[in-house]
Amino acid sequence: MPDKFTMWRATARVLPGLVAIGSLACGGGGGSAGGAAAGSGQAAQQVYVAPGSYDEFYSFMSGGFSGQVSVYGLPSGRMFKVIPVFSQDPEKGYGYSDQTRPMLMTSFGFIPWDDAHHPQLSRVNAEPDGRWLFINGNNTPRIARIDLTEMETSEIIEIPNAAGNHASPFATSNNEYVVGATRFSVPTPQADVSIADYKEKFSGVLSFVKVDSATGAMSLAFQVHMPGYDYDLSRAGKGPSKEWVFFTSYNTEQANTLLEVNASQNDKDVVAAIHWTVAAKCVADGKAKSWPSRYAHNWMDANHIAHSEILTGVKVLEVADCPNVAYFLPTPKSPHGVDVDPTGEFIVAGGKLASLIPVFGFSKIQKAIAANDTVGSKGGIPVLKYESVIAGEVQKPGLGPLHTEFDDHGNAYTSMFLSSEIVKWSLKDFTVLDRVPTYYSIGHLMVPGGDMAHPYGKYVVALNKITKDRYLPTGPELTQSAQLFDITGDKMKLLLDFPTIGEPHYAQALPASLIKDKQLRTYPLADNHDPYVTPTEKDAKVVRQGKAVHVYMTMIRSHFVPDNIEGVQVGDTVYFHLTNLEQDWDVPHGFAVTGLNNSELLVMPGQTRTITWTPNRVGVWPFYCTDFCSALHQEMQGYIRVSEPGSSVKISFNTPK
Ligand code: RUQ
Ligand code: CUA
Repeated sequence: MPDKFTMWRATARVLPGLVAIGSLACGGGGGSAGGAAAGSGQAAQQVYVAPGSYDEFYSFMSGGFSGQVSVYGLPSGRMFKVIPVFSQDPEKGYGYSDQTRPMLMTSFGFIPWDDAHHPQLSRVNAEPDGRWLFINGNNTPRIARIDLTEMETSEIIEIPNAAGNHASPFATSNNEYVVGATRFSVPTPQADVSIADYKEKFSGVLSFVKVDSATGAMSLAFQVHMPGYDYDLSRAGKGPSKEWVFFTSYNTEQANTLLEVNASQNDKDVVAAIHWTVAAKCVADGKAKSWPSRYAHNWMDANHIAHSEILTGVKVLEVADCPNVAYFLPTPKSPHGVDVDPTGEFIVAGGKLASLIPVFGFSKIQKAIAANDTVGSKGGIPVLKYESVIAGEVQKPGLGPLHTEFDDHGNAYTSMFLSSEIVKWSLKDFTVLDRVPTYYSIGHLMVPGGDMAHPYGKYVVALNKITKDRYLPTGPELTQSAQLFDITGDKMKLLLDFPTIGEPHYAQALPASLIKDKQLRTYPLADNHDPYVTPTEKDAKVVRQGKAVHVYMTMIRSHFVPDNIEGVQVGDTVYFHLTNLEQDWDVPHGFAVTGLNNSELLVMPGQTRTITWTPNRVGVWPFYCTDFCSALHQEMQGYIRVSEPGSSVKISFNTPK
């Protein structure tokens, strides 16, 4: 019997999709090579959103290694905003201004970047409620929450004891929990041990982060301690399976070198099925142990000022101490995605090296558990018999099934990485109904509401890893891209390619009508209690405190108060506290001063933001508004004079008479 690796190599040799990618890569011909939308005129009409009218869906796309989230409209594919989450953003001053820097604190210190993979909409009864969007930080394990009325990051919680928070932050039906998992098993808790002791000393945790149903505030409820595999992706159940969360796991071989070969030996790896209500009960009954873990918790307060605290201690549940909490479902060939259909009955796994798609039946899983229908156990966790829990297999779907989303007509759509296509199949009889090529190497895919109880359907978006030959070339790095397909008919139809920022790992979409009218327009100035607010121009001032100079400055079309400032010296730290006095929608003002060795600032109406500057040269330096705000935007400027250390020039500033 060939092992997974030889199979993969054999596959790669014969695989038309891969060969095509290779040859297209060196092709270098002009124009689009194949995969053009059939009936381009009609496709264009379907994605055309006339100037001044709105898209039907908001789509939140992960920025991948940009660490951010970007907001797109569908079907147009137009980008509206980049929401900074895990990475500093000098365009907005996020992670640079004093009020936002604490958002990026971790137990490792200030971290200016992460890798964000999976946007996840908050939900009620497995329907989007339009309140929050969660996303994972993969590298330094974290989960962020974005408020969908302002589209800003409100909270970030670090996940201790995990390494690589990839299977995250998938939400249960009412956001009881958003989950995370260890992608890389590690010494848990961390310790200085030999890597050769992997099998004895390395393990993983699955994390359950509680979400307050009123405020969205996140807290780390507990972790479940698991054998040292790689936990890759997860999804919570819904309907009958709503008390369960499913995690895929590859590397049941527990290899710790050359995983490409060594973690591809077993014919089957596993999906871990965790009964989270049972876990929560065991924790409530005092069966969990307290580990002295340290992790950061960061949040924006009502004044839009970020705070960071280090929390200690987490409850960790050993599977042996909580009967019936965990089961393994044998799953072919290095599973990646795991997805739950709208009814909650079917659990679909994607085996990266598998030649079929296994579909587990939740009712069958329950029967197998009741009948103790197992084939032994792994790490103390019962392994249920494959034949007893499998509801069906999708035969010959293509190569390299990864992820599955669902429509509103009982169909499933699976992304095939190796054969670079989307395969549509029926949840009734698990037969393939249609397939369509993607350009190229699709990772996730997304149907609006495609992981909810009632998908909106209409489109499937392919989130591709490679775009060779699809766009004008831009040197060695080419754009990442999404492709929009119409799924209203029997056959999927390609409508549109559109570039994305960073890597569009995953996306989620909801009808624009759910949140469009709830968008915040300004921050009320009267509610601004920032300690450095300048509520009116009369309050503007410059105050020296030792080597610190605090500039309390206002911005309104089209001037700063004060504008001219003198008395600053080389060696001072200057704190510009800027308050935007506007109370009008869409009138941010910006701020920059020559040599500002930090970032610009973009201040929203009614908000206060602080940027620090350490001038290192004598001179008179201009500052100006960076956001074109009015006809007299260019007039929105001023000067700050910087003198030698110890100079006799006293602090003075100019305000309107
Ligand atoms: S995954 S590599 Cu979501 Cu398919 Cu991150
Ligand atoms: Cu204010 Cu430009």
